[in-house]
Amino acid sequence: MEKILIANRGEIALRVMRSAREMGIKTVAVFSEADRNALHVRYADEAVCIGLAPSAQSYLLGENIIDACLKTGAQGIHPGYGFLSENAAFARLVKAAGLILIGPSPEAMEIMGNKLSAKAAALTYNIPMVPGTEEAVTDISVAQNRAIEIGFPILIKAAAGGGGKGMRIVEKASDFIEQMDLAVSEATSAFGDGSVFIERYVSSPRHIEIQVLGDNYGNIVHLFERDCSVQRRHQKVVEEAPSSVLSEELRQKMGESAVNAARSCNYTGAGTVEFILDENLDFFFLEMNTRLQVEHPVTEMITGIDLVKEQIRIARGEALSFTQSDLKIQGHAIELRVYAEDPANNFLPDIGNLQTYITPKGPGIRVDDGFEQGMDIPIYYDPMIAKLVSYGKDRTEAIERMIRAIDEYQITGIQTTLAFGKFVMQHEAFVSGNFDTHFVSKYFTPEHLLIHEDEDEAMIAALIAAAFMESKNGNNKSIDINPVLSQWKKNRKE
Ligand code: MV4
Repeated sequence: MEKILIANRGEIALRVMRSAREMGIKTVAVFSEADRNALHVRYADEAVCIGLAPSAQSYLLGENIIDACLKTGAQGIHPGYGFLSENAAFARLVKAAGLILIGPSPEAMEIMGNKLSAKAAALTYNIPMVPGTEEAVTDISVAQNRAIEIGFPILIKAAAGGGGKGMRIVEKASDFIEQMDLAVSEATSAFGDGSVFIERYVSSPRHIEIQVLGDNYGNIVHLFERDCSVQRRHQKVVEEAPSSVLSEELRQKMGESAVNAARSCNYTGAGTVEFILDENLDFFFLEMNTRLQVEHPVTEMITGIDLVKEQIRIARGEALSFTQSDLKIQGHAIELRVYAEDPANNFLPDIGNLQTYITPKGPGIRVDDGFEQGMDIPIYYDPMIAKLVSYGKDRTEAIERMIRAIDEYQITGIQTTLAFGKFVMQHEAFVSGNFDTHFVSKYFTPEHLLIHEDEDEAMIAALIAAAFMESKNGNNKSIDINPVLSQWKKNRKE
């Protein structure tokens, strides 16, 4: 492959192009009318307009993307995440056009694209599963008996769902039939497939996912875990690697299960196996994501492996150049997703112009973004502006660097989730590692952000007062702000 087309936009398109460029591979960008001036278009060696601003009329048009490949002579397509990245029909079209999709086979996408077939595949390797039904529920009263057997609360899931879509918690047996009817009609209208199944509801889980890589010769390795427990309504906010709760033994067990899940569908390329971990540190397979994930950088930071380069090498037919025992965790990495959303206003998307946009720099900081100062955030796509990634020798240093980087980041013109990220980094539950998927709903209210604004004002007032007192005392040398600063820091922690 000497030239590849990146069938995506924004930060991930740029991210992929950077690795391609390092490998001496030419890049082709595709763009919608709304992205004519976007950075990924400027960065690429060539760019092709594939349609109108709405995704359904551009980034989701597989045929236009294949046409752009044929026109520019690109031999491979990197789909990034979202859009067509997990679309088995698109993967087949790409193959039929004589092109290479940088990703798994259509068959693997299909198996893992349905939660029930994913579980059936994974079961062949004895991977731990949450107790539930192994097949789609056809007889509601049979399912109700199974639910009573499992014990309430139970969770109804849509087989075609994913990322939390189409899930319903049922608290007690008397609600079961009503909730089941709702779940089936919801799944039918949302996914065109009314198949649902039930599982015991694990009420306070950690969300742990394992990165895997598989080549075309049956070699599959895992690149350890990412802890994605801090999320808001199934939108991840903070991800980190490694998890602060896994022992070396558990890490190895989960890694082995993830490799087996990948093996169960002859997985090739980069993929992610999702698990939940309960209070007893028992883990259960949930699903497999057959794409490069948003949060892949934290894995890159702790392993030193460039996942995009590995994806390209695998797609070129190369064997993995390392084995499991070559892989080691070094240090700790945290990713904060910076969204154009207003955390003080129920995280409402806040699109507009990036009047000021200055990114943090320095030791242990990586910013994956797709914007520059002065640009507009388009309304048509995901409101994520950037991924702010910190790396340190340990978790404490990664947190300290993240806080420093949040403070350095300057964005005006739109509201962002930066201050919310700082709230997370400074929260006792996050710092101690004692949190679950309910972190945000349990601890966050918008008042937490307002208090900090007040504290900033209070600090400035205190500094002015200190300077005034010093000058009144006839001291016109430099002022020692440390007593004021440490008192302020202490207040802030309380
Ligand atoms: C679960 C669960 C608890 N018990 N399944 C969420 C995303 C999708 N991949 C599956 N998810 C979950 N499945 C059982 N049997 C908890 C989650 C879950 C979650 C649920 C509610 C609120 C936030 C959540 C965050 C992560 C995972």
